Amino acid sequence: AQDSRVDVQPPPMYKVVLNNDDYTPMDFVVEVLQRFFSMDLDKATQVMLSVHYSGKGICGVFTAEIAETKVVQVNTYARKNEHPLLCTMEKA
Ligand code: NFA
Repeated sequence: AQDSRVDVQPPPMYKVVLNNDDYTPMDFVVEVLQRFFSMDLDKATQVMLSVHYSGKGICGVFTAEIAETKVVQVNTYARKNEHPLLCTMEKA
């Protein structure tokens, strides 16, 4: 709207979601949240517990490309460490 010659739209945003499971250790989930989403220990613990008790939790909201990269990084890291932790994305 600033420049009437070009109508610029904000990009679509995606929630990166962590899903609960019965096997991934709590400490590993906290480490993932710190490593890939730059959360401090306190915030990572809060989000992990919220996923544990409610089934799902939002790690962050990003553009499509960044969200897709986070999902791949988390799932690759979880599989490498032989945990079933699942990260997905949803349109915000
Ligand atoms: N529910 C898992 C446990 O009790 C912990 C967990 C939290 C797993 C968040 C996945 C996501 N060990």
